[in-house]
Amino acid sequence: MRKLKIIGMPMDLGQMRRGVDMGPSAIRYAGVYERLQNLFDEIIDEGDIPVGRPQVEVDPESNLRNLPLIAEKTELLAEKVDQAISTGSFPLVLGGDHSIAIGTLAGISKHYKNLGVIWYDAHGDLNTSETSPSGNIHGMPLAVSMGIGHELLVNVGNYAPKVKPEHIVLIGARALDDGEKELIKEKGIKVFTMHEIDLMGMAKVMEETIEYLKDKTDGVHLSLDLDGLDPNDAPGVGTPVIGGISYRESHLAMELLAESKLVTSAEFVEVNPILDEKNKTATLAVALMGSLLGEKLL
Ligand code: B3U
Ligand code: MN
Ligand code: MN
Repeated sequence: MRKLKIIGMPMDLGQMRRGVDMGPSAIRYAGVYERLQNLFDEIIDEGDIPVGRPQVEVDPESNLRNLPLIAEKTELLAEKVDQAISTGSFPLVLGGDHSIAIGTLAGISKHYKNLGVIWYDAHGDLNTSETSPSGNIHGMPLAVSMGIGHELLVNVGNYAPKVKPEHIVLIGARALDDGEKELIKEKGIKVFTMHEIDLMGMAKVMEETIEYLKDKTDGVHLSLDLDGLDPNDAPGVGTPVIGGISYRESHLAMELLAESKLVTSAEFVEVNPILDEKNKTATLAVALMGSLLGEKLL
């Protein structure tokens, strides 16, 4: 029996622009349940993890914004995601800013010896408090999941690391900070920047991604930041970067992942309906979920 659990994570503490906490609602209004209904035998919408409306604060020591709160709330998400996998369901997490990936990966990775991660994003999210230009934790979750960063974040789920550098593929990168570039080189992380997508085409990029991960991983998590797409297609994001992955390329990427049957969990993050145009970005996210989870054109 094919089961899906939808988990909303209305988190906006990982960055400065309010409104991304309404991402899960926007995605539900865009019809996620209806779109995926025929692709599963059972879909349970678990509702939202309570994040609340806490006061935004900066940790004076590390310069990290909302550090203890993000650690606390991502722990709750980790438990929910863990339960979803334990009950045989595919976890689909709706964000929320990308700091939530700290919790998602903490919940998933204990179920796999060698979890693969596809990070579909304009950014690397590989900063630490030392390299971050902003102090925003949504620019750090991939480093944190490799065990690099503040211990409160690294130890969410009570184990670390969650993923090995050789099991990560970045797709769509075009706004990497200097410290992130260094970390990519130091760890030998596989990256398909926009340059490679332009040069090779998305079909080849996905073929190589699948080939790279398929034999050495026992599960693959897709972490899809809507700002990986071009802002013309996905305007409702907090940090848009021009020259991104197109609507069609993204559908193709999702369809090829569906065909590969590699993906065992997914999250769609950074949908901010306040910055959006008539819920276009949430609607796009739902369409991409359809392609990822097996919707066919014919
Ligand atoms: N790399 C920058 C900007 C950024 C990261 N993730 C997003 N924006 N969405 C930072 O603040 O770490
Ligand atoms: Mn991101
Ligand atoms: Mn991003």
